[in-house]
Amino acid sequence: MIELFSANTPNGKKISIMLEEIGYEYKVTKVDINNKEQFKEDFKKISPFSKIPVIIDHKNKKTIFESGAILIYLAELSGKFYNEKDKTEINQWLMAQMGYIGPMLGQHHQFHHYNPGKSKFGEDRYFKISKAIYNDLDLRLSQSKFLAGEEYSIADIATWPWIARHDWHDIGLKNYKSLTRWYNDIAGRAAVIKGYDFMNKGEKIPTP
Ligand SMILES: N[C@@H](CCC(=O)N[C@@H](CS)C(=O)NCC(=O)O)C(=O)O
Repeated sequence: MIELFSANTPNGKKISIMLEEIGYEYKVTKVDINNKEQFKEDFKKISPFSKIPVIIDHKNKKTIFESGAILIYLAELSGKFYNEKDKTEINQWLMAQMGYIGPMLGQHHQFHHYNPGKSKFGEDRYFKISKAIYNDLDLRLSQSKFLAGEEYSIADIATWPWIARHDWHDIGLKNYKSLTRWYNDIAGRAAVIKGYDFMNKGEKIPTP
């Protein structure tokens, strides 16, 4: 059994979607990051930077933090969504999500969605970068069915929950034809619908 320590955020949803995709039994332990539960001493023991998500694989007695590392762990354990032949390609797109797409869209959320009017520089900077990310993903997906090639992979699972916040981005997802095609394809997967609502709030995936 996998225990998932998480909150209802894009990084949190990556892992519930993956667990649904591989059909593993899991239990969610909520970490209320708005009430600073991530800073509790017990949680810091399993998450050195006090961030969700974290998993404990109780069967194999392993604790893993960092969503990209968790996705790789679960992919290798299940033998799914991390094809040997595409590994280098998947790694590139997964690292791009972890090091660029997620952090930049995350800043866009901070300046544009949560704190508008506080910093024109921050708002403009991350709006511009987020638009560039939409453009770059759209270009890639006009050439390739999924991010790392013809098969759905952990790179898509890592990136999709961030684009699922498109209504916060105000960029107009529907104007990006290939990104929308990819987004809708993934949004229609039963595991994604279930993993998206892993907090069981009846949450629906936002349409473009
Ligand atoms: N690189 C980390 C980022 C994790 C992350 O930023 N988690 C956020 C929620 S999406 C968090 O725990 N925030 C609480 C805080 O920063 O205090 C990963 O991908 O796992």
